Amino acid sequence: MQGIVCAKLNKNHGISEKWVPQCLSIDEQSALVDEIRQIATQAPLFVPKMPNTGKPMSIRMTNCGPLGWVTTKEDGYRYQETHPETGTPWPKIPQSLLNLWDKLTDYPKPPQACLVNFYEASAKMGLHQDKDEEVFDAPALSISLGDTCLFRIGGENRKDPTKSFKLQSGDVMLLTGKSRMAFHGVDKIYPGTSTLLKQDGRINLTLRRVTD
Ligand SMILES: O=C(O)CCC(=O)C(=O)O
Repeated sequence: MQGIVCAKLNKNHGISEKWVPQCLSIDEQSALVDEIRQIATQAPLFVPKMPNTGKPMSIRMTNCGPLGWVTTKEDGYRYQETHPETGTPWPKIPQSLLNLWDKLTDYPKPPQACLVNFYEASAKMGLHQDKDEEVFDAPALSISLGDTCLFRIGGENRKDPTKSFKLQSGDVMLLTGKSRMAFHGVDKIYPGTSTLLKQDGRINLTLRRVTD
């Protein structure tokens, strides 16, 4: 699993995001799911809550890396070094993901955060910008595992036109350049479209640089 051998085959949709379909082989995806299971044993999945209202999001999440993205009713969106419920530091980012970052990005420093999102069949994620980081010159690299989803991306303004496409297990998406600040979200999961996970659903991993 040290050597994800993803070719740099990019499909661009005009907003400068880079989509690398089937970047990870089935074996690489399975090995990664095993590593994510271990991470979730150490840092259990939790239900993120919207700032102020405390409304639960439909996904569950955890993190690995020196920093993890969390959100709570009281303190809102932020990065922190520890799990919000157990108070322990996040597990390390798997070496295979650090290698993938090196392979697909030209960024000279490693990612500091790997957000692990688990979508059940009915879960979705509204259009949003990733803007809780201190630096935006590094790409955000995300990996899809499990069921196919309908991914939507627009521009830097919420009302910009959007495009939708289906991300499958093993696909990688890079939000880089202008698309780093593009609004994006997940409108739908297509249950039963992958046998990678033991149950219906989708895992998304997002690697980000947070500080300079
Ligand atoms: O699940 C995805 O593909 C996107 C996840 C995402 O946008 C996020 O976690 O900020």
